Amino acid sequence: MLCEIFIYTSGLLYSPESSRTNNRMSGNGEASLFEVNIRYVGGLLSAYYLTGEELFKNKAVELGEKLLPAFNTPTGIPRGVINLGSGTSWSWGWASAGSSILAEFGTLHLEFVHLTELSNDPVYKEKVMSIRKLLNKIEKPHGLYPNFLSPVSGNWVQHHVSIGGLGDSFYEYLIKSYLMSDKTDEDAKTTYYNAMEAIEANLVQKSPGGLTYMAEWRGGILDHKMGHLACFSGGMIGIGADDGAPEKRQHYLDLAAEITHTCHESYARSTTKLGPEAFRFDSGAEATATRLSDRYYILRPEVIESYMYMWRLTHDPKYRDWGWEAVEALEQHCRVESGFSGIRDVYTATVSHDNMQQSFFLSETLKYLYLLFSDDDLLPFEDWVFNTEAHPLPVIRKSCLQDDATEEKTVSD
Ligand code: DMJ
Repeated sequence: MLCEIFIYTSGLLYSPESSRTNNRMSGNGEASLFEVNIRYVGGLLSAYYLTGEELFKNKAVELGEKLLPAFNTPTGIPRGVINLGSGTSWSWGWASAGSSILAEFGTLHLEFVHLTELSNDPVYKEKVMSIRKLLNKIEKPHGLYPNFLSPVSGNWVQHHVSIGGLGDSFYEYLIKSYLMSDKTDEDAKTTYYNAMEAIEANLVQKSPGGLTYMAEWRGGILDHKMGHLACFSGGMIGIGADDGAPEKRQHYLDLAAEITHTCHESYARSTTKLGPEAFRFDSGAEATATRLSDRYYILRPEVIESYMYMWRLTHDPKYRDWGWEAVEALEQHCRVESGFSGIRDVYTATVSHDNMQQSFFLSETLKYLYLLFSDDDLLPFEDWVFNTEAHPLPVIRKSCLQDDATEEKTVSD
């Protein structure tokens, strides 16, 4: 796919050197490395691959270059926040002891590999490979990846493990790195399946009512809570089912279906038929929020994302039915005069809007709904992977992969 796209575009050779000395982006904005990468770098890369417009490629690489100073730490693990003008970076104030967040430094791989492919500059891929190398090397408690890591010492800072917020897209990018590499990135594949085994052994639970869920793990103690964010994992486990041990294929498909079912239950059990930010499985609760502070819905995509993946993988019509229920609930409760708004309490029929349309509503929630009701040959999974903000990136064919990223591909490729 990637080589074909090079044929489509003009073949202009991008020079990393000229880009580095010719900085056209300026400004002193302070930004999240993770958010800039998944939203803007990912968006620009997609825009380039979908249109062939050189402008998008050049801007993606220019912006990627602005992010590089965040990696200047003793371990190469980037810090979470960067001043795009000065290149100064620091850790989030709320992150324990100056640590970096697993879901942030672990969600750069797809975009950075494409930046190297497009710029012929190995630096981007080197940065993400050194993150992977460190993660491979350090000891993991019970094979699990805690959410906080010191970019100075390279040690875990505390043992909180979650497939939801703070951890989520790290796991997603492992299996997607493998798929995006045309199934050549064996290291990503092994790491993904090992992580999945540890998650299954320690986090996956069944409620008294028979719902499968992913608990959170705090130094060996389970918190029987599942965040809305963790509901992306149904789709992830589904797309990873084919490439693990053959005897586990059906097991992973079943697990993906069970998790997606549980996430649907979190919607079905609310008054608005939209799901809360987090739901629990303790004190008699089954897939419902028990705390006032968890009852909001901010137009998040993860549940619908899993419906879309499970529909493509199984063609079971229930996933389209569930997606349509969500469309109707969004129309009824979230549509406002100028767009769509989050709501403060999914269990109250007379909704209170939060007056905010998050950008992921357009880039993810509506896109996944569109894909759920489209034919499978629209952005087919064999040719595309979606970054964690749902920006499609092409699979890099084996024949096109550049290890040292020194040559521009030509028509004859
Ligand atoms: C998105 O920004 C991304 O999917 C991210 O990985 C976590 N979830 C939000 C939307 O809920």
